[in-house]
Amino acid sequence: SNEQAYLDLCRMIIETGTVKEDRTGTGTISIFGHQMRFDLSKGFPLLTTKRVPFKLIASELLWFIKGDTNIKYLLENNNNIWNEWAFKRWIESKEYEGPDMTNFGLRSLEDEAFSVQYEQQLDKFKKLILENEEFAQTYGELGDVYGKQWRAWKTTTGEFIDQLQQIIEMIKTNPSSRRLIVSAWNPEDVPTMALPPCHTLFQFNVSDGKLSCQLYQRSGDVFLGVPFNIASYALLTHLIAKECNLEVGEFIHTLGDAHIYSNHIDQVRTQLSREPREFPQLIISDEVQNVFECEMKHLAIENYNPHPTIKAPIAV
Ligand code: UFP
Repeated sequence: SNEQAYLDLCRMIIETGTVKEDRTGTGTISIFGHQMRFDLSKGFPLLTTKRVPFKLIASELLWFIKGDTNIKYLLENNNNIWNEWAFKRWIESKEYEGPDMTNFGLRSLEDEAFSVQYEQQLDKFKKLILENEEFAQTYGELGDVYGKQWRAWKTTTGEFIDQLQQIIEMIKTNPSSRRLIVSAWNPEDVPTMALPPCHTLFQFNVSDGKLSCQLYQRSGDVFLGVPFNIASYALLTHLIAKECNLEVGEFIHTLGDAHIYSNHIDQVRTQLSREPREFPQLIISDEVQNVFECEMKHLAIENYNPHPTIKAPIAV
């Protein structure tokens, strides 16, 4: 299968990468500039050399597609992947009265007692988001994240551009266009953003009745982030192809800084020792007439038989 493209990237970073300090203080080995290709007609690229949680990827993508920027929707779908970003705002606010949570990401890895306190505060935070609408509106909101940039890009004149809707219209009416681009990178906003977009820009291309997508990702955590990112954009490509009555072509993943964190190296070696299996299939219910109406119940993955999960700490 073309899982090999991912495994080759891991091997190349370990063998040829340079040691690099990074923003999170964890340390990485990294290479700059790499491209992987996944033929979507040959199975859905959900890695099999470790279990990758499709439901988390799908609910995050549906959240982006809706233009939602509040973690409440994610929590309702048992999806915790954006919690830390919202939690950070809360602990830095005047309203927060618990123990000091400064630098919680690294501290909870190094200090057992702190880690317990952190989990308590995070649980309290999640509960407040789910049960208190006013709290959710204030502290669940992430602001300028993908949902905002894809669906409601703010112009200098105060209007909003729905990039995703426009691109889908263009794929239907002018499929040979070479301008089928959605950009998340806004130089005006970047200095004030908690996490400047990792998926900077993506482009669609229609040829031979097949829809392909290329993503430019400026920064990729190759062990934890990239397997999610591959599946997410593959799912987006499938959803748009279905709406536009096209077959799926390729997902082309172009990476800028492709890195493995120093505390993920053993996990990557374990993964590289495993034999890849057949990719699973994605099933999208025929009830889905347009991408904006898609819900979790419309999506399923079949014949997914991965090797077991490999745990690793996330750098925040
Ligand atoms: N990262 C990913 N994929 C994502 C995402 C984040 O790999 O979808 F949101 C990783 C890349 C990097 C970190 O390790 O998160 C972002 O840090 P920086 O902004 O310093 O590149």
